Amino acid sequence: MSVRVAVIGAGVMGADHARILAVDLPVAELRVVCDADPARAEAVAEVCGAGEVDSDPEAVIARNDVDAILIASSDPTHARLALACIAVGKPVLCEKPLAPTTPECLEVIAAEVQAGRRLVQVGFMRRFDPSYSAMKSVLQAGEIGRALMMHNFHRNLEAPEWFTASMAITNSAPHEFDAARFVLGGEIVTISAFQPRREGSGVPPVLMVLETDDSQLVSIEVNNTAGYGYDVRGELVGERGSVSLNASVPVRVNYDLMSAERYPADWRPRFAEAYRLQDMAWLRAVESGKPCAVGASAWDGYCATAIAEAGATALASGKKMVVDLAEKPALYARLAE
Ligand code: ISE
Repeated sequence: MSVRVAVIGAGVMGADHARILAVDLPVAELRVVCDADPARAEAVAEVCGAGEVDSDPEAVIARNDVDAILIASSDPTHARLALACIAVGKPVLCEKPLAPTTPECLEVIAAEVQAGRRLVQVGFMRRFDPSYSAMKSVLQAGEIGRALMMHNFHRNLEAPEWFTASMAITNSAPHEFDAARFVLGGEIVTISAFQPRREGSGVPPVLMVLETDDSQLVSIEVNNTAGYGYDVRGELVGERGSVSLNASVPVRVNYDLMSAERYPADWRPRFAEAYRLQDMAWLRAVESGKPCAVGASAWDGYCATAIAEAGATALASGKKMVVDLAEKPALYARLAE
């Protein structure tokens, strides 16, 4: 059986998901590529061999010949489109964030609760990255004892002029928030945020310290203007040892009395396998009719947005902020992985 998918949004991530579905995952049939800009939709559809293009996302969601929807349109459209999918009972993989604000996330959660089933998976692909999965397995196997601290570094080559420090927290850091919740298995209860003075142009890095409900500390550096490449690092420190992410690169280059590894310019090469495994797990979940246990739920999407909101306030006010979460509906009880 194949899963007939429509991809909504033909920008950087929409194009990447369309390619993964069409080229890497034979179980998927890429039926429609939808974008407000028809030329962009055409270009992606042509490269990926999609059946049709459209520019009306709601009409695409309602189509009888589409089984599942992948949302990769602009962030402010995510909640509205996820709600449209829930209304017609269609499974959806929604790129992060689930929504830029917590009230919108809670609306999606309320709709799923009302429908009585989980239809939304949020695209926090690091949950499928082999190095994060291995880090979590080491912790669960008890090899390093109880986790005390998790250190995270998230560096981008460069950021556009309009990128702000608040966006470092609301756009980039949610990956780290979700990775910490996924690996540690607990909830974040407070967040503080700091910035050094940067003399050059571009947004200065943001350093965050988070506390979990099990009194563990999480440090996160988001440096969107690191200037040398896309670089994600992480180390989990336990009571008896530590485990670091060690994502391998295919080659070392030796020249000029030096030996070097290259960094990618953005996140797609670093997390290519994570995206592939995520999309594959989602298709399997669609086929089986059961939500994917590893993937992020709408609740996880809400938590990441809630932490980001508290983090942006912490940075602006210079105060440690409490992450005040709504009550978790029973629908989101942890599934066996
Ligand atoms: C971007 O929005 C992403 O989603 C990437 O995965 C992340 O690594 C990057 O820093 C963000 O700005």
